[in-house]
Amino acid sequence: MQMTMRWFGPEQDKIPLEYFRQVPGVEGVVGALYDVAVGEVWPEEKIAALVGQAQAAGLTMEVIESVNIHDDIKIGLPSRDRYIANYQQTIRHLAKAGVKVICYNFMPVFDWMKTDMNYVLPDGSLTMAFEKKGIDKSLEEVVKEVLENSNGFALPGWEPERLGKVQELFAQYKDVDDVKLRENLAYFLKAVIPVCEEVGVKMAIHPDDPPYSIFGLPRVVKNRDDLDWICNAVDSEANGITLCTGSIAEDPANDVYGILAEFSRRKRIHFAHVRNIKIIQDKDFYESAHPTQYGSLNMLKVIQSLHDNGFDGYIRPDHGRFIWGETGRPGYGLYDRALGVTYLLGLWEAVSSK
Ligand SMILES: [Mn+2]
Repeated sequence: MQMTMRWFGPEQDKIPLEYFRQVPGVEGVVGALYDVAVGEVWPEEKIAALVGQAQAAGLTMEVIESVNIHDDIKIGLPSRDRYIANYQQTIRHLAKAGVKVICYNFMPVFDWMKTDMNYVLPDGSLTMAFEKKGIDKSLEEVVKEVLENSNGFALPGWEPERLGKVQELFAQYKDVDDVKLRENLAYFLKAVIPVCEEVGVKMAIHPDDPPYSIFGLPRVVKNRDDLDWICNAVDSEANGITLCTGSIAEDPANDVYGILAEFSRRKRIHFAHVRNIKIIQDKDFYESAHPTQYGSLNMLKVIQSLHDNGFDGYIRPDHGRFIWGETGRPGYGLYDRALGVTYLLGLWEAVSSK
């Protein structure tokens, strides 16, 4: 197991690398290039510079989050082959720089959805929340609210230029249902997994956030059966999962601990996002502090399910609240995530020294 934290790079993250290094137990940062258009090849020299910066600070960068997938691949347009060839090339370049795992998602249009980026908790801390009433409005309104509440930070997967044309994007997906989206995912995996095997990189798909359809969009990474289908679509260890406990738990019907246990045993969880969420009612929730008592997940059971089933991948706390007056990119302040690291490592130590 290797503990990591997400870092948005020197231009976009105001937290210096040495601060991550000073969090006890953190060995690496998870990064990405944000100045390459989705679908284009990530240049070798840019990757080397990014990874080199982390290494110079005494940290690894063996996980990339994310290399996003061009909409044409998800829609299944003829132009997808060019974008897939680019993706294969990016995988080769990342492998050369020592990257081991690539996190990605296969969600149409939006990478994730929250309806409140500054939800105030009783202790005065700020977090992100999702309430169904928040999406009972026009698409444009929903997009505008997310973009306006990002505290001035660019949000990966929420590129204003792309989402400025949200209606056009939706129109492009009008013939893509779950069956079609699944076919397009399989087509993509069949093309990239052999390259991953050749160069020693593992793909790790992130569950849909939330893990059910919103705005009528198709969804194919929602639950245990979807993950099983994906693992079988190309039966290779290189075809794996980023198991995000928060996203999976956003559908209360999902057995989070069972999923963690099964796919750890099957050696398909290469990267774990570990956060707690608090269900408010039905599927409305907010992202709580990490400890069990603040959310709806039993975090000891989460860590135990990973540990006891042989999980040996990368792990990171997921989003954190804003506490102690900190401001910044929603979900990615330093303080609360650092508390999350310490807590998760404490649980790991306890379950591994039994
Ligand atoms: Mn996640």
